[in-house]
Amino acid sequence: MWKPERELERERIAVEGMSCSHCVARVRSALEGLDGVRVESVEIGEAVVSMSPGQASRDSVLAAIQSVGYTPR
Ligand SMILES: [Cu+2]
Repeated sequence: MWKPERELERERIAVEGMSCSHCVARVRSALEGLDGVRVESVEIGEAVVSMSPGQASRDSVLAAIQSVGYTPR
């Protein structure tokens, strides 16, 4: 269940290694699989997510991006 909008933590994460729409789709799908994460946008080189504190962390988002072969910064 989502907490009120003001309690979400929004993070903009630079992602290296993305080059095309397939990369965007892979990163998006990895992030959509995380509990407590709402994907705001994914484009080449960048992902923006909102995280529900206590349910998701920046580290879990970075790990998901790495798990599909890209490098978050
Ligand atoms: Cu690609």
